[in-house]
Amino acid sequence: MPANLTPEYIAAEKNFRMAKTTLEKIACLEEMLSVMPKHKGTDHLRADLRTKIAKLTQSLDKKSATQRASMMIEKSGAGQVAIIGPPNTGKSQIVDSLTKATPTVAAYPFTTQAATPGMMAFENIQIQLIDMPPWGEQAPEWWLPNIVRRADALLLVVDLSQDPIAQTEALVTRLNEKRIGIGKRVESTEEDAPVNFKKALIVGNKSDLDEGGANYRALESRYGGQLPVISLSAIGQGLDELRLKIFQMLDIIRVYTKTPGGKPDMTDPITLDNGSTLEDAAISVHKDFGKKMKYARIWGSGKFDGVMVKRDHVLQDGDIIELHA
Ligand SMILES: Nc1nc2c(ncn2[C@@H]2O[C@H](COP(=O)(O)OP(=O)(O)OP(=O)(O)O)[C@@H](O)[C@H]2O)c(=O)[nH]1
Ligand SMILES: [Mg+2]
Repeated sequence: MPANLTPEYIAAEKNFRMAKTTLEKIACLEEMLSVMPKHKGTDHLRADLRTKIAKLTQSLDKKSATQRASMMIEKSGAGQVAIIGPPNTGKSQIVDSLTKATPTVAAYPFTTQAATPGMMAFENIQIQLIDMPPWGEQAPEWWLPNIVRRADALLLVVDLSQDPIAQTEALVTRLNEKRIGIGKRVESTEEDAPVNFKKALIVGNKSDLDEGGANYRALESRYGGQLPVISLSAIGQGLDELRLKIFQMLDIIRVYTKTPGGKPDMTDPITLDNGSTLEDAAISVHKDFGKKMKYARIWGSGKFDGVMVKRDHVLQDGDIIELHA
């Protein structure tokens, strides 16, 4: 057993020992994996946990297997964004308005019971949104924090016709209880401090019911220094701004490839984390290419079009590259 396991890991392991159902056991094992420090000394243990998860997953009956499927939504597109918030704030309406998915939208709370993905188009890329069951005062579906941990970013959706600050505070507290922090990573020696930090955007929804915008202004002044905040009416006002803000939150760049003498396909970019290098782009084209590539030519952020750059060159959104092995 590696010596330097964290208190978070030890807590998750304790939950695992107390878990009753197979699904709960799987969730605890996944939590152990997600909070385990990543280094050589834990490789063996990680593999061990993965084997256990696979074995337990195979042993599930049909109903539990369906629930298990709901807790693992395969990533698709340029980023995965989980939409969370208290009941009835309009999470499903956002997915309905931004994607082709058609989740049930209803005037009563606790409408959504499963996680439902949909793809949102932004310019020439697709971003995956996941409509989630509510997470407010009550304990969430037990698998919900797992999806949140795995997502690339979060939308925190609150209702501007109610007290949006109280809703946001409650939600952030719930997240922190699961060791999920939002915004910039904060280092802490507290035993139960967050270990997973997520990019997040606060969405004040139902702006049409926020008379004079007073609730939105209060929300913005309370959280605006920490996180991006936007005002939305998911039934028709501010949707384009929301698309843009989701793209910006993901902090990704789009890079296009071309062959010598050819033209780039501007409709089909590679997406990479902001700050990625030419080598990262080559690896994403093909794993072996990272090593094989000798140099590349670049159009866009280079001073001269077609200039030669090395593998550690940092790429910008919109760059066109021609890779040479
Ligand atoms: N006026 C107004 N109503 C909205 C807006 N967005 C959603 N609603 C309404 O709010 C109610 C709840 O919407 P849902 O999308 O089902 O909310 P939810 O957050 O998914 O609810 P749960 O799944 O129960 O957590 C529905 O009656 C919607 O029509 C909005 O921007 N303005
Ligand atoms: Mg819903």
